[in-house]
Amino acid sequence: MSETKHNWTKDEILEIYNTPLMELLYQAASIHREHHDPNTVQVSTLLSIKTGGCPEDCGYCPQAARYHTNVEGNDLMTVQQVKAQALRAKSSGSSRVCMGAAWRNVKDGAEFDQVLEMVRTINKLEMEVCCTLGMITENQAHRLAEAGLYAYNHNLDSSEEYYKKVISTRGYQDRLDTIGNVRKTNVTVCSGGIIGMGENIEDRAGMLVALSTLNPQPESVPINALVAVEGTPLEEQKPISIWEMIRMVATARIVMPETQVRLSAGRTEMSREGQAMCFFAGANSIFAGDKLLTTPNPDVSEDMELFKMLGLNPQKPFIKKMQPESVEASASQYQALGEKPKWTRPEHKIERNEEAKQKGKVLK
Ligand code: SAM
Ligand code: DTB
Ligand code: SF4
Repeated sequence: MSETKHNWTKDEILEIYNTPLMELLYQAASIHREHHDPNTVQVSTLLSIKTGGCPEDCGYCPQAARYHTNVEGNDLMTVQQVKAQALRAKSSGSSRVCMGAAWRNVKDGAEFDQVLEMVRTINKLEMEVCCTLGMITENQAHRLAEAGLYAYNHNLDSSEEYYKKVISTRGYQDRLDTIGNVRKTNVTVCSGGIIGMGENIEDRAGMLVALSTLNPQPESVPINALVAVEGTPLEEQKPISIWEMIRMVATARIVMPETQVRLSAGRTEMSREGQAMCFFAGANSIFAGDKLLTTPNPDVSEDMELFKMLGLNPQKPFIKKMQPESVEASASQYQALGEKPKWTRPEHKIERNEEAKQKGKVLK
């Protein structure tokens, strides 16, 4: 079995990415088989528990308050609403619920307490629980772990160099620090990024260097194709070709052999044949459900048909790691600290973000 290597260089990764396709597929599929059952795909359901109105300026994101998009904002969902959605997801074959909040970072208080209760509730349904809530402190990571969180999603999104051209309200190191805080607990790390934002292949390789040199490597890596949403600074980006997605998935599989590589946003633009090639190249996870956070995703019935056609089986929960225990709030060892961490605000100028913001102001 191939060893996990933690010192990948950009040149090595570029060489893999640019390998002739048949050879690349063969290498990736071989490594995939050594480490995973090639007929099993993990299925996660996304749930936007708090939508829109986000103070950040991520150039790809329809939930950033400063851009004029058609996203309708919502307050935090109730625990009962979340439980009902989780049960629906479970009955449609999903083993994980990933709750997303349009927050820059978590603030201690009633809303975070409510999220902790959501984590306890879903964990008790015997489903893996993931959260993506923005930046978190070490104490907040411990509180999530204690509630029974299985995974925390926090994407690096691109290379460090290209990140500066997409987001000005936080720095790459903030993302790495949050991942570091999650790593101080038993919660698994889910971190990946987006392709198709105008970055070049070197940036894609740079992102894979940043992810694969983490030790341990992330347990799951979502590869999103940009969903270009009207009103965002990246609204005019052309869709990537399926070949780029296949190469990205295959390269991720080779450099992170144990990781679950997730085919994430952008599947509505991919043919069944294209998705099948991604599974062959080592993708072994998807986001299912007719909505991602705010944008469309293939229907569950279409995905089930595809699984049937390809002979794929949904992965059962807690196969890769034991189910965590949920400690009740009353028995918690960690209290809210009310910290006000100094996450950075580089606030450099990104021309296309400024333009989208101005356009939003005129339309409002
Ligand atoms: N606010 C939190 C954060 O940014 O970490 C969590 C939610 S945020 C929507 C989670 C991830 O969704 C982002 O890091 C990005 O990778 C992905 N995402 C957002 N908008 C997207 C888009 N239009 N296309 C593809 N992926 C997108
Ligand atoms: C991830 O990497 N992709 C998901 C999840 N993690 C949170 C989100 C995709 C969002 C796509 C745009 C939207 O639906 O708002
Ligand atoms: Fe906010 Fe997350 Fe969207 Fe950035 S990606 S604007 S932090 S919801």
